[in-house]
Amino acid sequence: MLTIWGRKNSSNVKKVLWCADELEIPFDQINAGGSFGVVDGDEYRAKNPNGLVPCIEDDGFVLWESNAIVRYLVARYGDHSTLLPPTLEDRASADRWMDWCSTSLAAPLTVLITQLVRTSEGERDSAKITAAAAQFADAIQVAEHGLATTQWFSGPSFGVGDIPLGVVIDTWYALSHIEHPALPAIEAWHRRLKLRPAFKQWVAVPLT
Ligand SMILES: N[C@@H](CCC(=O)N[C@@H](CS)C(=O)NCC(=O)O)C(=O)O
Repeated sequence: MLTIWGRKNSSNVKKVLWCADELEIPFDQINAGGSFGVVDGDEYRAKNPNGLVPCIEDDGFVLWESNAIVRYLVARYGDHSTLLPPTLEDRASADRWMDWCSTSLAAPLTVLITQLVRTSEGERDSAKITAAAAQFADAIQVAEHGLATTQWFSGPSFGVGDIPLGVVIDTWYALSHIEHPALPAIEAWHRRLKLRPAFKQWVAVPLT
C-alpha cells in the first residue's frame, strides 16, 4: 500500500495526491507538516531528513521530492493511456516543464502564498507581493508560448508534465488579490484541467 505524508493544503503534496488519484492507486494520506507537526520527529526525519512534505513509502521504498515522486508513480503505475507520454520526445518535453515549473514559478508563488494566504493583512509586505507577482506574470509567458502548438505540457494528451504546472497555475489563479494577465492558451488548458475529477478533488480547493 502506498503511504503519502503531507498536509493536503501544500502545493507539493497536491501534486502527489492528484497524480496517485489519476493513476487510481489506493493510498493512505497522513497529515504532516505545518500545524500537524510530524516532520520534526525522529521517525519522519529517518524517512526525509529535510523535514519537508511530501514523502512517500511504497512497498518499503521511501522517496521525497514531489517531482521525483510524481515521476516514480507514473513510471511504476502509469502507461501510455494514463500519464506517461508515448514518445521519448514527449517525455523529455514533459520533464522539461516539470523542472521549469520548479525553477521559474515555485519561488515567486511561495512568496505570494506566504504573503496573501498565510500572513494577516496588516502584516503583509506590499513590495514583496508586487515583485513576486511581476516575476510570476513575466515567467508564465513562457508557458503560454509553450502551448502555442500543443494542448498539453505532455504532448498530445494530458500527462505527467501537466501536474506540477497544474497545481502551481491553479494556485496562482486562486490568488484574487493580484492581477492575472490574459493568457488565452493557459486559460483554455486550465479549463480542461478543471474537467478532471482528480484535479477537482485535490487541487481546485480553497487555499488555506
Ligand atoms: N522541493 C521540495 C519542496 C518541499 C517543500 O518545501 N514542502 C513544503 C510544503 S509545500 C514544506 O514541507 N513546508 C514545511 C511544512 O509544511 O511543515 C518538493 O518539491 O517536495
